[in-house]
Amino acid sequence: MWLTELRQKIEDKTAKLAVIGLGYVGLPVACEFARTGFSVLGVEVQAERAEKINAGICPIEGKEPGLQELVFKTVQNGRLRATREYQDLRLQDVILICVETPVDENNIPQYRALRNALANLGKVLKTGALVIIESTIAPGTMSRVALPILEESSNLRVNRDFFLGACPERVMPGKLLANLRNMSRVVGGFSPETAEVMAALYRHVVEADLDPTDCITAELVKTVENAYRDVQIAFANEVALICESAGGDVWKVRELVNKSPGRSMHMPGAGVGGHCIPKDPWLLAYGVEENGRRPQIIPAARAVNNGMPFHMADLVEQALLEAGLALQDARVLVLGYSYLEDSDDTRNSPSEILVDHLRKKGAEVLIHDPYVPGYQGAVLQKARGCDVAILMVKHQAYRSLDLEELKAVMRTPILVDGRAVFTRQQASRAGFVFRGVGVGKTPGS
Ligand code: SAJ
Repeated sequence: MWLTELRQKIEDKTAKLAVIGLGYVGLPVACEFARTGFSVLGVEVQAERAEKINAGICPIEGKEPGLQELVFKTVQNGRLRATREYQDLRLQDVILICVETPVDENNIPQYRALRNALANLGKVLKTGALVIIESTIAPGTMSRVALPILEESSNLRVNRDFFLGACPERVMPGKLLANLRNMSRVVGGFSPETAEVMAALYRHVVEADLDPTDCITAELVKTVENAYRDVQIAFANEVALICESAGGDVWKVRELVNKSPGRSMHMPGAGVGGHCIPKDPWLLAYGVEENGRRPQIIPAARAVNNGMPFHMADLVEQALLEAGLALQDARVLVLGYSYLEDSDDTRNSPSEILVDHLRKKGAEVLIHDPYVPGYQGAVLQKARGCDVAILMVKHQAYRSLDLEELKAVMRTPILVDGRAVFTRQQASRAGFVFRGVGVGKTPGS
């Protein structure tokens, strides 16, 4: 009965929505439902962020096309409001939970934010309400963590008094609104009827497929899709290391391998950063380890990818040695501090690891990044007097670098390329000592 009533309110957009956590996942989804006509209440623990949103200001850094306008419009027309009080949730019919689910230094999921959200929500949960977790969680979390906390704190029973599901986010910084509208979503419910009602809800904002299923499938799909990418990147990185030893060029090898049907080798590089790929494989591994199965490839892939910034440091030392210099006497310039090209997002950036490691080994390290405040400015100005230029991110600004001009301002012309911005031939022609990830030194080169 409750679910039928709720479905009707979802169809005619009279259902009262709430989103717990107005970050890069929660804010766009809150705005999108508000844009389509729902009344949306956002719960945000950070006072400053809540105040900014209620003033119609988007608190998310970086370029997010359309988001600032949407925050302003939906707050102004009264459809979106932020609060810090869980009490305000007691009348809400649908509550989305979009809080952070990081892993700690031992790669164990940290669910403090999730547990707090669930426990506080449970205390005020309205009978007949639907709770949907969008955060990325280890397989098994819905049944082992979310369900018991909600039932205990609300004294309600799932599928009788309230409904519960998981709809993992598929956001990507820089494309938050576009991805939300255009990417398919898995809607996992604690009952098939719940999954169908979830699909009816997301159909208001998602233009791509909505795939109803159960919770464990939803948890597995999200963590597997990102573990897949991490393993694929690790394979590319391992082939790059092999090519360096064998005297091959991984980019040529990759081009020809990918001509073979059913092959799609990813890109080797200076490391794997961001908010998803370094974390989600551990959520997957943790979820299945609890059932006694210890994955082998997933941790090994993480180790390969985590090793790439250190490999970059090895390439720097090799190139300095060739030029008769030691790291302790060198001034090096790290080009690119964000984790992704043409982004200002520095979360889990491989450059952070490299900078810390080079400084510990005694090098003087300068940083440039056209998008990251504090590291912006003219590249050639920053490169003046440096011995090594290290390409860590393939920002557009670096692709158009004139190597002759760069050489002219450097003290020693050494170029170490972690993202195949330049070829060995281009660097050598400009007079650089060159090292590139995956670009072996052919005899005599
Ligand atoms: N990277 C490589 N080689 C590759 C691809 C990426 O070294 O072949 C590195 C990047 O430089 C970066 C890191 O991996 O440091 C992550 O890059 P990413 O392109 O995967 O970007 P993310 O972290 O924003 O990943 C998100 C994920 N989307 C969601 O979780 C919804 C991921 O699943 C997507 O595949 C990716 O966006 C995308 O390309 O859309």
